[in-house]
Amino acid sequence: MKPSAVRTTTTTALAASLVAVLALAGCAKGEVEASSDTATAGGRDQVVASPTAGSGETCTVEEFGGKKLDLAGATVGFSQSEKEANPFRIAETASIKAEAADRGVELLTANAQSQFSKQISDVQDLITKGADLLVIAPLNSDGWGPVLRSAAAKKIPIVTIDRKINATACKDYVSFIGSDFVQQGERAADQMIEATGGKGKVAILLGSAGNNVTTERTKGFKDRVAAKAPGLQVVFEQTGDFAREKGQQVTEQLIQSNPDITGIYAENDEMGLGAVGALKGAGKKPGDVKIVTVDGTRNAVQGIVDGWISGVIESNPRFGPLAFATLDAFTRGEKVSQDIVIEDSAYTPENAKADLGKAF
Ligand code: GZL
Repeated sequence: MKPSAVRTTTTTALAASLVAVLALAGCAKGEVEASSDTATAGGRDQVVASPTAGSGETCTVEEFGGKKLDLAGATVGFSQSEKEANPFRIAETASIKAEAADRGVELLTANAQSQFSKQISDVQDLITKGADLLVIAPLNSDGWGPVLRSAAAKKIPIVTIDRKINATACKDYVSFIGSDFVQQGERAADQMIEATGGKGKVAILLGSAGNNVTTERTKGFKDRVAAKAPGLQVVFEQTGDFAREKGQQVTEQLIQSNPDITGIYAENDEMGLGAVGALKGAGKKPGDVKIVTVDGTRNAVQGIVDGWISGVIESNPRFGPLAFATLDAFTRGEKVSQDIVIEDSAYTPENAKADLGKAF
């Protein structure tokens, strides 16, 4: 999903998004302040929507073919994709559960343990158990057709968070809420160029295959490096499956085959921390190889403080307030954006120590 510099968003959709943001900032629902910078009002603890980066397309319960309902009395099903070993997933699930509890919403949850076939059956089970609405953190972008048809048959609104699914907004699902992953790759490239002076050989620890996050973080990074630092060459790309252990194994191979590697771009913190383990095992010192990662986990930001990691681009997983604010606005009959792109921060050697408490 290419970010747009500015996209028009209809007033009511913008209001819905701003209501979502204000809900995060603790403002009363409906009291949408005039200020144009409201969109940045949300605290760092929560996802802050960026209404201007939305697609501009909106969806209403009538267009979707669903029915208005009071979210507080509804049952929401939440399908999590990966096992809760990665702090990103732990924080994401905790955020959904906390918001459901705050709103008095009955929440059914399922975790696919990183197996796509299980996620499909999990969602089917949530539908069978009577979920009125679904929040899905998809493992893969493709393969959702059959279960989306089951949900559509019962007119169950779906909000996807985190990764995108290849399906039709306002028909198969209502809204996507997530980061701009191309931009994350571009910002990681900027940090890598800064750390290496734009010269040398860089390796990419790719995320898992089959989802837009890996594709877009890779595209953003490579295009930016090619455009801004021709002296920096991508000489190695291999997946570490977003996992620390595999990230360490791949990096051990990398430093055998490329002992003069200058930098490593890890497409998530867990792989980046695996790379740190491999470098330590090889007798390297902090800063010998410049590492840039994406997520914003506590251990990775501590890695910046300790000198092992040069930069972390945040990918904020705390979708709970915004996901439920979007469902709430939708079920009350308001327009919601089909694409709600959140804003992510970044950690550098200059702010890591002071901002460590904001990591997850
Ligand atoms: C990003 C999310 C990615 C995280 C990884 O939104 O899909 O999946 O960056 C996780 O940590 O595995």
